[in-house]
Amino acid sequence: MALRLYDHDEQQSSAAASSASCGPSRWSWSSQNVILLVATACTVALVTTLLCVFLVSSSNARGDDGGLSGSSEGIPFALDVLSSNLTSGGTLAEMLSVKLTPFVTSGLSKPWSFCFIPSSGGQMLVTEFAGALKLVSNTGSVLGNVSGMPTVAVYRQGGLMDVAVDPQFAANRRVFLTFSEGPQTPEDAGKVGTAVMSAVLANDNLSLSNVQVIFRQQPKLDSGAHFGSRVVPFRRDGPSSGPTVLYVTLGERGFANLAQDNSTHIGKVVRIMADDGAPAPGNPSFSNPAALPHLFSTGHRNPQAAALHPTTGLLWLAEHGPQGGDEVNLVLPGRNYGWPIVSYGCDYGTPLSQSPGCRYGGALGVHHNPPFTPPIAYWFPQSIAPGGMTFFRASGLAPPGFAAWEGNLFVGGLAGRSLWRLVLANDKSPNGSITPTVRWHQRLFSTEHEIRDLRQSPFDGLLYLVAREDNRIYRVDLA
Ligand SMILES: [Ca+2]
Repeated sequence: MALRLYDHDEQQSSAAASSASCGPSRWSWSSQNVILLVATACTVALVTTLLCVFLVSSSNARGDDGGLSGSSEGIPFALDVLSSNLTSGGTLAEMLSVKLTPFVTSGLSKPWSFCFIPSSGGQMLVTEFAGALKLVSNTGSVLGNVSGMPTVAVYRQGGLMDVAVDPQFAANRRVFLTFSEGPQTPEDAGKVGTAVMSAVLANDNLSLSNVQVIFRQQPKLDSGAHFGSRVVPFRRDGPSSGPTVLYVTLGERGFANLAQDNSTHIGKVVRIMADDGAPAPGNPSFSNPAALPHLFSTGHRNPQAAALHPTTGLLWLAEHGPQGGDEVNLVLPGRNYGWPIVSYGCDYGTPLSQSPGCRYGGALGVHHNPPFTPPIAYWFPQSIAPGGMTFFRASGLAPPGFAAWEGNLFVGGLAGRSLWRLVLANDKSPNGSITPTVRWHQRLFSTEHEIRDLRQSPFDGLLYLVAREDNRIYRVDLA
């Protein structure tokens, strides 16, 4: 079984990406596949058992209290791309039989993200990497381009990326987009950086006005790598009060060491006011006096998936590791998530057979010890290249039949070409004071599509996925 490198590059061909998946398609079983899978599963079970024994012993040896806010930092949950084609844990009743139904089948080119427009009957805005914003009807037809978009500096992994609506959209019709922005000063010639714009969407949903760039990642860099980026709006004082605030997840642009430099926005999550991009009141303080006031957390590599927990309102994200080491993190104020000092992944070019010794930071026992916050879960030995995530709300929103998915976290994979369902425990403590854990997981739609983003519709309660390489959006239905 050949291992391959994957730098999560937007330019990777779909053929190259397809080789990252090793399991058979769930729709094409054969007895040979079953025998192979059982043999692989048995081998992996043995390896996993041995690894768990090692993890527990090394964890006990260091006391593993993490020393962080009195919390019990549990052992991160390891997700294995090579073996977990189906399910690890859970009962048969908890497995839903689901299928992908094509929703948008034409009129899109390299879609990156989408969001549902409130009070529209189910229309959506879809970003295309090259810079267009498309309006899609509630039956999946592309209705046209939304006018008024700014110029996007398309450069390798950077283009037009995320889109989100203001929680107060009914009152202000405001939308937010992230994109790769070109130089704004002579000194920045040849450099690009992630930026956030806000705009007002016209009543017909086909044009933008009052377009403003409210935040620019500093510094701009001569790099086409690791832009992030997700913009996650919320109301500062609760679900229905206070001004709108934005979390923005920002990649390290290929300059890994800057993720530990708090005088930059490189490899950080920032928390800013939606009106003008100013640092939000209550942001954490950092020991470095030069730390920028926008910072919320540090030490991230390329966070390209993010979502608010539906109960706690806390931010979760998934970020790309190097070779292996993609992470799911609960993002708490002032925390350092370790990149590039520690990671469960190894550097490119290093044979993964040398894992765990080749991991950033060395052997297993020293990973993500304080002052670094460990992930809730990580993938190894290969990467899935997380492309989007959402928490699923079944009660009061999804159709009957989806109850087993209540509160589950779904993460899409580009390299992993599948949808990962993580069933959580201890994830509802208001301040994250109890470390969440993954109880078990399920891998859906293995080998089918590179998932660039996923959202749950507030209109029909179903999950929708952007599959970038086939220029489609799919809906997840019960089979
Ligand atoms: Ca980390």
